[in-house]
Amino acid sequence: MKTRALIVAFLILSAIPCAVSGQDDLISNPFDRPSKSLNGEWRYIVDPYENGYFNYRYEPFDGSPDPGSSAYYTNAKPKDKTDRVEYDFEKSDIIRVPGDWNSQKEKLFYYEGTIWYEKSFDYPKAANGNRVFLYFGAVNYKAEVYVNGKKVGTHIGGFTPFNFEVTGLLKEKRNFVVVKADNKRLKEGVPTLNTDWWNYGGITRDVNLIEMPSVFIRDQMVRLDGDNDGRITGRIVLDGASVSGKWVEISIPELGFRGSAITDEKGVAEIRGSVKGLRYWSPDDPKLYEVRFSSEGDSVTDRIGFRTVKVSGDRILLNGKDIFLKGISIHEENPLRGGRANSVDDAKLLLGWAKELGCNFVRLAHYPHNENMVRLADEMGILVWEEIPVYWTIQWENPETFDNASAQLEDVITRDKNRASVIIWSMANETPVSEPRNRFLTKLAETARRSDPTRLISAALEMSGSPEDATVREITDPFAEKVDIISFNQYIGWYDGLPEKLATIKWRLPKGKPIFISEFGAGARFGLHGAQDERWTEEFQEVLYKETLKSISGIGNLRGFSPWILVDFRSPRRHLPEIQDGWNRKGLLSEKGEKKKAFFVLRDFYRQKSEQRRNR
Ligand code: GCB
Repeated sequence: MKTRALIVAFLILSAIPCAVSGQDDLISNPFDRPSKSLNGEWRYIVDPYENGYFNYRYEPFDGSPDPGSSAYYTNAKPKDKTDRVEYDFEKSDIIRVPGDWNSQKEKLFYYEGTIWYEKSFDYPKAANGNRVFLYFGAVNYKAEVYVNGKKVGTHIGGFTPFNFEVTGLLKEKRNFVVVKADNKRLKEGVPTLNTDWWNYGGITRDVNLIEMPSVFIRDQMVRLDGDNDGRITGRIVLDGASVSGKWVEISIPELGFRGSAITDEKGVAEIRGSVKGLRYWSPDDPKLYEVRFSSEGDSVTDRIGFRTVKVSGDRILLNGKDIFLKGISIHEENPLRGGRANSVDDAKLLLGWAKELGCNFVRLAHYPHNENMVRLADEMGILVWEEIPVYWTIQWENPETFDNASAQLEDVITRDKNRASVIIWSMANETPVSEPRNRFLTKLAETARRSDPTRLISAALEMSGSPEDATVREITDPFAEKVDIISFNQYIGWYDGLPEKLATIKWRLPKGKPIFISEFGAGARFGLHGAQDERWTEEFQEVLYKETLKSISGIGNLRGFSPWILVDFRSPRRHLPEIQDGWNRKGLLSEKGEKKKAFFVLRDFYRQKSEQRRNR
């Protein structure tokens, strides 16, 4: 369906329209679908002046009925020797997809702008009546997509998936897809101009052609119904020309569960039922069930865990039991290989380190990570905080910026709503309090609650000092009232004094809600040793961890933390030669995977926490 159906309020978990053109509703489980991968070698052209997109009057070629061969998406070849075509994908250099361009080509390390990607492929005729979708895991930041010389759509936002229907556009031989990927930072963008991470550009995640029957299951969900033991609720959303009055079913063979319903006029059906003998998903027992969603002509399976999560007073309850979140923050980067992480192996590396550290929780900062991360977290029993890149200084009063942020939030919820591991949606990171910002975040939180009332809402806030007492730290941000978990970042001992200052701090934090410290940390270069007060040494970082753990243990309603950060990561803001050299050094591991002293401090703390829990 090209139309992006308006979703009524009760369709809480289905895909919601986002602020892009031509994009079809998101297919929420592309993993279990017949697909042809377009990963691999693509051709590329670096086009800083967007010469292949605009004519010399700066009008886009793709707005013209007759763009001519100068438009790169036409992938033109000279017709004869007199013909002038000033580019040639076939003779251009090769780049790997998925993958950012910065880490693949030295000349593109700092590049920000447009790169054209082209891939040619054959496609055996789609089975009769079947529909074909071109699915991208992510393109940073803006993607214009063309198939066989025809524009199929635009997508904005570097970390969320999107798909376009290309049924009828494909031939059996010599198809070509052209993508204009542009990672220019924009003031009105989400994120905006200023961040503390590398602006990796390109087609950073998998690309697939997915073939679906003419009426197919576009979205599906199943979860426990509130707190009630054994009651489950699910939903199936069909997509196609005729979707109403259709039989659909959810079955969980291992539990002997089967529930069916008939779709309404929008192609949506809610299915409820009860199950016996359910094993709840938890970090101690990450049990997943195979769930099959079926309709008359389609079926899709997924591995899904069942658990409840809620806040009760100042406690976080997982399956009704108190949980302390032993966390760590992670950027989506594989420093060993270089560049953006995207594969299952990358996820194994990062989450493997988190497990070694003793974590039961990860904060996936500062944007939605690739789907392999949350799927593996489900398998490994690691709880997850997911976040959108509403970071520092967004244009709070720009409605398009809001639509962009809210579309990114909706899309990650659509993608990950069946992941038991995901328990927190975070709205923002370290955003400065103001009326417009409060309104923006409040509206975002409402969007998240409407789309997914089953998970907890938070945001990494900032704390403030008290005017009366310099040793007091408190939260005065009014957005704290809107969240389920009050989270804040704090850098006492690094940006604010030296580690010894921590011993003097008095925490005056809100009561009645769980407190979570979403960041603390210090920079240290692996292998650099010295006195505890010498910046950049492992000893400085080690003592900061020790002092912080002591200080925050006094916060009665502290329910977890995720220090900054698992691994050193690339940042264009970090210039100090011989120490940083372009890396943020707050990792507990170096970019080569070497463990710094603070790694063991945190690991021991988490071990003790687990011991205390066992002995209770
Ligand atoms: C922060 C930010 C994080 C930075 C970190 C730092 O508060 O949330 O993105 O990388 O501090 O290292 O300064």
